Amino acid sequence: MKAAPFDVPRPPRNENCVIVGHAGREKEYLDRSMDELALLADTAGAKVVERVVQRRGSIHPATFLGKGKVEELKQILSDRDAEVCIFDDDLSPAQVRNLEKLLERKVIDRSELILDIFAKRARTRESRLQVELAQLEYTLPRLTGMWKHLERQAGGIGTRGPGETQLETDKRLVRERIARLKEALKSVERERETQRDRRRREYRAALVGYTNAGKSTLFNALAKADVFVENRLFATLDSTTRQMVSAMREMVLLTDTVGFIRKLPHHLVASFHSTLVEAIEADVLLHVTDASDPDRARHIRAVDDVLDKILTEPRPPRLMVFNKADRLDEDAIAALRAEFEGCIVVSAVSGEGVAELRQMLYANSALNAASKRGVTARPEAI
Ligand SMILES: Nc1nc2c(ncn2[C@@H]2O[C@H](COP(=O)(O)OP(=O)(O)OP(=O)(O)O)[C@@H](O)[C@H]2O)c(=O)[nH]1
Ligand SMILES: [Mg+2]
Repeated sequence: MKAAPFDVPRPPRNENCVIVGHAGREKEYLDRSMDELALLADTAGAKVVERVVQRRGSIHPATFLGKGKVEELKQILSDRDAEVCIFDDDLSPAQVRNLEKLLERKVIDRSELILDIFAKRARTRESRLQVELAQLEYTLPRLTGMWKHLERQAGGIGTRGPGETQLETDKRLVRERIARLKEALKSVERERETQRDRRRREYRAALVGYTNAGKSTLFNALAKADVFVENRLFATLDSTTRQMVSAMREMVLLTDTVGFIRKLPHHLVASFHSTLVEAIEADVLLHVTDASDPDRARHIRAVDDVLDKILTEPRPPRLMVFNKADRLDEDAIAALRAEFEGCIVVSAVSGEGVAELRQMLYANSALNAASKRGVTARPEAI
């Protein structure tokens, strides 16, 4: 496929950045949200040199921060020699424009940062198409702010239709590219349909959960596989499936999936929709949570929110799996079991609880096979 006519704006690599937050909406979580943003910035390759937060006041419609804070931020950017500032909340296209003008620096929001990480991590043709689609959908309403950038790129003979302004041409090119990407994605989906039918007959378990919860580590431990694991966000983008077979010949198809995060850009959820739906179209969802994270309750909610958006009825049963138990003491584990009745507590690293989880999956697979045999034995089902 030909390259896009535009470079989607990217956060600069290895450049100093200042991260910016506003306590406007979620005061009590601001610091941890900023920690997460710092990790995202680091994953994207930027160097966080300072944090700026506005703890009081409401969100300014034109500039997000109040006037005083904008001035303070400008001073910090210049003192710390920072090229870019990254906002923890999503900004409107107008806010980005206004801030860039006032600060004379590049302004990026959380969604754009996440999109950039996805773009960097995408390996397969399908995930590349999906990320590019999400980036262009995100970029389209912001094209006015990219005027200079586009002027440079799209001035060739014949690119402009009669009476079109430069901006209209740019928008048209982006829309055309979006349409082509959607078509390409449809054909990839069709290619996979046969494989999907075959898999429908097996017992399928899917690992879902917040990014960095340890899904891939647990996947490797359960399926004795060798999937990429990293202490960074969004190590996994493409789902991977492995067959697990027990000594008794029970079989489980285990799938590892992309991690979720708070405020996941909705364009990303939309363009990853079909892969996600396929990955989690399982007989059981293993919702993996980092039990040692102080924010685990919010992580669980964020994952549930995304699942709510993409799951259709009937939903597969969901099993809560708390990972990184090696970081908890006995009391904390007991409290966890009391809070989440029927949950599984494991450590993918130490191996604690992994054999039990595997056995449980095999037992469910055997039950599933028996009930499927029961169904197909009925005369009307033949
Ligand atoms: N202490 C401890 N660390 C763990 C455990 N499981 C995973 N980790 C670590 O957590 C980090 C993230 O692990 P991954 O398996 O990549 O997490 P993931 O959920 O697949 O992350 P994404 O693919 O980014 O969504 C790695 O540094 C792992 O070594 C565990 O049981 N205990
Ligand atoms: Mg992973």
